[in-house]
Amino acid sequence: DLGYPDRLNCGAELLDATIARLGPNRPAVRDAHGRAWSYGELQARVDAIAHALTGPLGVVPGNRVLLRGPTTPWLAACWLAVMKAGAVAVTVLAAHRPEELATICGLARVRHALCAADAVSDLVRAGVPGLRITTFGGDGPDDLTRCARPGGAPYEAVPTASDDVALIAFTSGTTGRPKGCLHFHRDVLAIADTFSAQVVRPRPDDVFAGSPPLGFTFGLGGLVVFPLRVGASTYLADWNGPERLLADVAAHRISVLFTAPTAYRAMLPKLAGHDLGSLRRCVSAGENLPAATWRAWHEATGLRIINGIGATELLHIFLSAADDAIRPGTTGLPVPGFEARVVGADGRPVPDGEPGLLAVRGPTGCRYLADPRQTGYVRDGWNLTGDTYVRDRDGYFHYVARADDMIISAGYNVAGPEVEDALLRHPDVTEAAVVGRPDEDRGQLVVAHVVLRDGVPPGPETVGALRAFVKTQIAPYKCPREVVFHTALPRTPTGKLQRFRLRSRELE
Ligand code: 3SK
Repeated sequence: DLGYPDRLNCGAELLDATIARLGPNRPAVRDAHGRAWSYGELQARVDAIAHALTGPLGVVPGNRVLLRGPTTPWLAACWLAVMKAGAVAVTVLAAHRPEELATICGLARVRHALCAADAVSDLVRAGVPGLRITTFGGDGPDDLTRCARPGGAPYEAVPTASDDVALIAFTSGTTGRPKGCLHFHRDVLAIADTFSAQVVRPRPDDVFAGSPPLGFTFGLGGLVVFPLRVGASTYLADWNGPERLLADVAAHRISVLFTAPTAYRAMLPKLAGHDLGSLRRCVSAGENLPAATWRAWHEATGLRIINGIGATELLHIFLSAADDAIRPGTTGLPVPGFEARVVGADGRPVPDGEPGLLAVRGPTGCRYLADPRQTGYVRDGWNLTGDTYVRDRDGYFHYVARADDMIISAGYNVAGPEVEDALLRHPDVTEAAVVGRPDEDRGQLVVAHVVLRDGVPPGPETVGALRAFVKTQIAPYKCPREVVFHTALPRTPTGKLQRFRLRSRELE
């Protein structure tokens, strides 16, 4: 129990309460176009948007408001305004296409949308019946940001209940079917008061930045909720490649970075000439962080990546570790406030050292928006994340695979991520995904899909070199029988590897 009062509005807590504590003049948000707002300036815009929402736009508490746009201070301001107005934010990604937007709007019964002017065409094309779209960040006379200039009356936040729904976050997981996860006002604060406060431990002088978009709760938490909760500032920009992120770290004196293993790997060969002296916290989630990537980053920068696993269903990260508690190659320990265990198919805990399904419970999850699959994900209050894990004798959780990433070849269990980790230790490999291909003799064959470093020839010699290398790293029965080269691997809009796409290609 995190001790929140019955009446709680997370937008007011993040903004108004922080200002009441630390004053309005601290830097709050900035962007790549030189926009820089203090907390007071952010509040003035948020309040003007909230007035517009509940005035001319006719939004009432509990209405669902779709938010869509690139990562900008205006998108963050719209989200905070929706919170203060007691409405429910339905966050989507700029990458969602019209058909996906139509599905999400239908499932969440969305009637209002705040959409960045440069992202509106796909939403219009989605053709959602009765949807009222208001644009922001553009030049048009009706644009929300034109009527949200600072200087108007303050907006008193709607006194929502702590368990009123604040957010519907959609996840397609790695399988492609969207599910809406409901989160309360208290959940939004809980992720700041658990993972952020106890593991990241931010300070008011921190500057946050990162690659996950605000439509992914990893980004919403890391780039909006966590900094505002402590009065820190945040640099909001879309992911634009490893060089851009490294340049931004130096230019904006970023101290807390949120990104995914793929981005850490992509930045590694580009570090030279970039000043990372301001960085003190690097957080990685969204996918398993192989020990090889952790060590390479540590060797190159001296920084210890905080690895974590989160889920849209639980809003943010629930297993992690910081500082001396970090053990490379593990995901860490339950974040204080969460409990985790490894269970068998019957839901009962398996002994330490044995693989099973990861089960988690804590303050933030999980309630799906009317979805019959809820019965499979939540069992007896425990959230089954679909990951296979082993817990060691010290209580650390070791990722093995997504439950369906196990390959069974000639009676041996081969965890795809373990083979990927071995491949990623090879200096010519930048990305790897390992899946099973049906095979009459062996049941399944281990097949590696690999992206090579620029300039490395994708020929049989490279295949031979990679296979020989893997056999020096892990038991030879785990070595891929075949290596397929790609220029990029299939990923979800939030960057997760879609092994199911590679697996279905193996069935063709
Ligand atoms: O690991 C993830 O996929 C995740 C999902 C939601 C929020 C946070 C994280 C890290």
